[in-house]
Amino acid sequence: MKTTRRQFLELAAAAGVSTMVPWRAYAEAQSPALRKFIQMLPGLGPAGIPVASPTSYLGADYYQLVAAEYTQQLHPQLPHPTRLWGYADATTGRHRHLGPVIVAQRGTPVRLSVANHLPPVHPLPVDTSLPGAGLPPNRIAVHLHGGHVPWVSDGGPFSWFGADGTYGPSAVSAPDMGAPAPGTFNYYYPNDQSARLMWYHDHAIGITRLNAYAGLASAYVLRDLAEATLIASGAIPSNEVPLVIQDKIFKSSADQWGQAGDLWYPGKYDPQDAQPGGLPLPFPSCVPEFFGDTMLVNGLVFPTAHVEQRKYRLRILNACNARFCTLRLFYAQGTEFPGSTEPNTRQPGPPFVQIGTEGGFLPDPVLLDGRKDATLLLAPAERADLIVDFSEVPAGSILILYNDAPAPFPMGDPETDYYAGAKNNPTPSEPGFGPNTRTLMQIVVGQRIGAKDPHAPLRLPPLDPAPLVPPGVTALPPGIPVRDLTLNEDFDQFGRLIQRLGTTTPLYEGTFARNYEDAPTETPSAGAIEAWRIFNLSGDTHPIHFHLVNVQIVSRQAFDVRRLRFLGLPTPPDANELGWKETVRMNPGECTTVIMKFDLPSAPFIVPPSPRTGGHEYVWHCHILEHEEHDMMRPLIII
Ligand SMILES: [Cu+2]
Repeated sequence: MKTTRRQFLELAAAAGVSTMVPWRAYAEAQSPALRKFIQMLPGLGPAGIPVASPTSYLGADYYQLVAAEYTQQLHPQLPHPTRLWGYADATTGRHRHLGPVIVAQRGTPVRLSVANHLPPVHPLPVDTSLPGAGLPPNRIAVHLHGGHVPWVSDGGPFSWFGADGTYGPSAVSAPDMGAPAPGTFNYYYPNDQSARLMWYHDHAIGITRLNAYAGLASAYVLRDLAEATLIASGAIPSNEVPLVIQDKIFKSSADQWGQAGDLWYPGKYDPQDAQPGGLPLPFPSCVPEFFGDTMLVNGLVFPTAHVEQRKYRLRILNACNARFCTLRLFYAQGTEFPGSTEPNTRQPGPPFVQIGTEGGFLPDPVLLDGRKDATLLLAPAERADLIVDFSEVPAGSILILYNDAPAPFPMGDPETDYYAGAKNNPTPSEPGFGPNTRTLMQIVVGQRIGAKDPHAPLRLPPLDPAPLVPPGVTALPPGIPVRDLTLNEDFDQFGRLIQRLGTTTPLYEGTFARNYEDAPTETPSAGAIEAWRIFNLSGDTHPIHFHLVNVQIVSRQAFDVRRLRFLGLPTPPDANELGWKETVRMNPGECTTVIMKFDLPSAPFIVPPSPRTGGHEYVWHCHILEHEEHDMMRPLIII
């Protein structure tokens, strides 16, 4: 596997656009062996992940949140409750991992006041060699991921605010909510989009990967009439279960950042992965990617869910820092505990019918039965809205939600792949116990209680808004302006791997890459339609996330990285990518073409220009958080 990746990169290196050393896993820490599936999957509500409750203010649903440190037992066998950073509804002050969820209605704006009560010491190793060195380590910025919001409320990297009353250079609190008290910030979300699952998470400069990993992330569900009609007719099940997937590592013993049971995050850059001749490696240092050894669903380690023999709607978010997931259901090897804790990969469970992505409903449902070309692949930040029919599953059956995506994607390293009997991992786990990155959760199917599901044909509403190109057509309409952009990988001054976005005009010798803080180059006019052809010159698939806009994927096309020339014909996106997207997988050696319209949202106040950049300041970036932060992000300035 590694050889293939190296070969690709040698090819890229020969082209003079990228060089790198083979990637190696950071297997310094191992979570304790935690027994799988002995705690219940948290649902939404008082017994699980809290749902925030609004008051009314200035014509909006008004939420007051605090960001603070707290502890929570994430698995009964962890020696201590885990120290987390997270949001809580200020009216209750109740912190639960991944709470509180916000449920919004289309057409009813949301206003958010967030108070930063985080302590000045970060629970994870902070690399001060990244942009943001010297800033308060408890700086935060709340980004509504997927939201069509005015730039002042986008919570971008430079819009951070500290607990001590300091603010980033682009921090402009919602102008009609009064001056924020020191350590607080106000956001305005119009909710002018169709129904979809979004999420809000931290985005502060230089520390996003650590803040999100420490727990500053939650779901934001937007509802609308079209969705309500589908549910009322029975076309979409009313049994709705959100599944937020994360991979983490728990400390087995204390270190300078915490005690056993706390979250572990690497602080050391492996010198074997550094290009010789660089400056001495800093400590703590960022790492190329973080891969955990233990899976969490809805904030708890290896949970169990109980379902009845009927249809369910599963709404999945990959909230991992860097890990991709290919998700399938398998029957467990037996129904007798503990033999039921490992999957029988020759006995597939019920298929998924995918009905939506980040941008709402797909044009048509897509059957994903787990076979080749019909698997659910989710990169970090991608979402899938699924219907799973358990009605034909024998009562008493146990199913395992299974992932075997290579990490990093697509070439993989066996040392990041944890499962019982793993042959190429030096630390294989025991059946029934973690570390394990393949078995996410267990689903126990019980008899249906009560009436049968209503029977209604599954017809999805037309794309909302209307598509810019007919879904599946790989040709751009004539006259659309095209930008050519690049995804690059080389080394920083310490010899560390660095991923960066760029244009096709070199700014630095030997690379097309540009730093986040270099002058903006993507500066579309408000209302403009553009196509972006994004050439991936690196060895990884990057989930590229666009703030402000949803995009349609027009095509993917292989190109010769030596000569930067297309090979073969463009291919349309996968069937489950035919709707609106805001996080798009861009594969190595491929040019991914997306099309979007840079409409600015309306606001009940005059939106001032960014004091830092002079326009409507957004970003586009890779959502592998370690890439985003070093330094795979560029300004997106609407003028
Ligand atoms: Cu990336």
